[in-house]
Amino acid sequence: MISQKIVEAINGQIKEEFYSAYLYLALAAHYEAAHLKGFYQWLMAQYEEEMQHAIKFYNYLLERDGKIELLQIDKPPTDFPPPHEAFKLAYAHEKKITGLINDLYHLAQTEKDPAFEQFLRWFIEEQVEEEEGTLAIVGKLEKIGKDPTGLFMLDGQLGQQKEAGKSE
Ligand code: OFO
Repeated sequence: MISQKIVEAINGQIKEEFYSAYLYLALAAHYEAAHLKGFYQWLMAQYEEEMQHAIKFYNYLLERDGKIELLQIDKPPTDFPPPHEAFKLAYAHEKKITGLINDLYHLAQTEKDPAFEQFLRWFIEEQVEEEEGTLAIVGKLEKIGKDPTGLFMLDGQLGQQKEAGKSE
């Protein structure tokens, strides 16, 4: 038995995960337009991960016999700062998502739903990786600044990371 509050919260989180996918897709286009193919690959892989996160919540709600209600996905930005700055949006977004996952965990506790708590543990760990991965890139970009050589070197590294199946 799943509470109505949790059903609504999961439907809200499905929307947030799809928005995350949208944001990464928009960022991928921004970096591709700047001829940074490694960033593009990294961001497209992240887009696919976010779609999987949405479907994980979706399938979980179905398993718990909750009603799926797909909500309208917000529009991501269309104008981004230059490449050495735009990645900050990804890190800020991941921090926001961590807060939402923590809120869900708190809700699972107040609604006395240990199964949902257990389900959320995977996302809690995943958010640590999501923040770490995006912050590492923001940190490198801050050091590189507007230096095009550094930017293209990092671009090459990010492309290789995604080819090797790493998340950072
Ligand atoms: Fe779904 O973890 Fe990023 O946003």
